[in-house]
Amino acid sequence: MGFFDKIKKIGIFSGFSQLTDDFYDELEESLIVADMGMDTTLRAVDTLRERVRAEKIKTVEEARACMARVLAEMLQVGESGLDLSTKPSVLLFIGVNGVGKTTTIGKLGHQLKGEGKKVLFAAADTFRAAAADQLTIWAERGGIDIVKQHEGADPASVVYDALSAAKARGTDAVRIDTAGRLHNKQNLMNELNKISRIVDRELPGCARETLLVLDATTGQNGLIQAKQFQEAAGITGIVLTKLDGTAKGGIAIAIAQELGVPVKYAGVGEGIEDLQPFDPQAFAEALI
Ligand SMILES: Nc1nc2c(ncn2[C@@H]2O[C@H](COP(=O)(O)OP(=O)(O)O)[C@@H](O)[C@H]2O)c(=O)[nH]1
Ligand SMILES: [Mg+2]
Repeated sequence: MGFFDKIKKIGIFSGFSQLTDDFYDELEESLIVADMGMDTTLRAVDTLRERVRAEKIKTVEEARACMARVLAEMLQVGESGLDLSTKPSVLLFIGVNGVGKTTTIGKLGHQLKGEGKKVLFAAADTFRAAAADQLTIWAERGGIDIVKQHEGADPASVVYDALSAAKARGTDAVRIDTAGRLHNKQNLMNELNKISRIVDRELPGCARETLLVLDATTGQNGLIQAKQFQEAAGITGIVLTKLDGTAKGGIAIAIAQELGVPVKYAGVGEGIEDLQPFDPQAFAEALI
C-alpha cells in the first residue's frame, strides 16, 4: 500500500465514459469539495481542457492521468527538500494549537536519527507544561537530546540554550517546537522575531527553515492560517498533517498556488512512521 493510499480519492472518473461538459462540471465540483478552492480549481480544470485539446486526449482514463500531471505541476512551487547544509541546521515549527507540530517534530527527529544524524529538540512551547512533557516523551522514545525550561519561560531563552548545547555537542539538526498562539498576531510576530534574532546571532549563516504545520482536515481555514503566518513569520515550507482519511487533500494545491510555498512533508497518522517527504506526483495520483 502506498503512503498516500489513506487519502480519500476524488472518485468521479469512474462515473463517466466521455469527456462531456457534465464531466468537467462534476470534476470542478469535486475539486472544490476537496478544498482546492475556487480559483485554483478553475485554473486546474482550464489547464486540463487545454491539454485535452492539444494532446488529442479522448478517454476518461487519459484525462485522469493528465489531471494528475497538472495537479503535480501545480504543487511544484519551490525547493521541496529540507535545507540541512550546515551543522547544525535549524528548523522552526509554527502553527496553531493541535495541528501536529510536536508530533511532527517527534516523527522527523526519529527519521533523522535513523539516518545517523545527531538531533536536538528545543521545547520552546513554554505556554503549557504539557507541551514540553509531550516533546520529552518523543525525545525519550527516539534517544534524542532535548533542551527545555520551566513552564512560562521565555521561548527565546530556550532557543538560546538549545543552540549553545548544539554547538557544544556537535549537533546536526536543531528542531524547535513553538506555541501556537495566533490570536494575537503582534505577539506571535514579536516572539518569532526574537527567536529569529537569537538564531542569527548564535549561528550566523546557518541553514534554517520555518515550517508551517497545517491540519488538512481544517480545509479552507488552513489557507487563512497559512496567509496569516506567512505575513507574521515568512515560511519556507508546509507540513500537511492528518491526511489520513480526509477528503480535503486539495488544500495542498490551493496553498502551493496561493502562497507559492511548497508542501515539504505529509503526515498520515499518529505513529512514528506516519510522516514522509511530500511527493507531488504520488500525492496527485492518490488524490484522483
Ligand atoms: N490522524 C492523525 N493525527 C495526527 C497527525 N499528526 C498529529 N496528529 C494528532 O493530532 C493531535 C495534536 O498533535 P500535537 O502534535 O500535539 O499538535 P500541536 O499542538 O501542534 O503540537 C495529537 O493527538 C496527534 O497525535 C496525523 O498526521 N494524523
Ligand atoms: Mg505542541
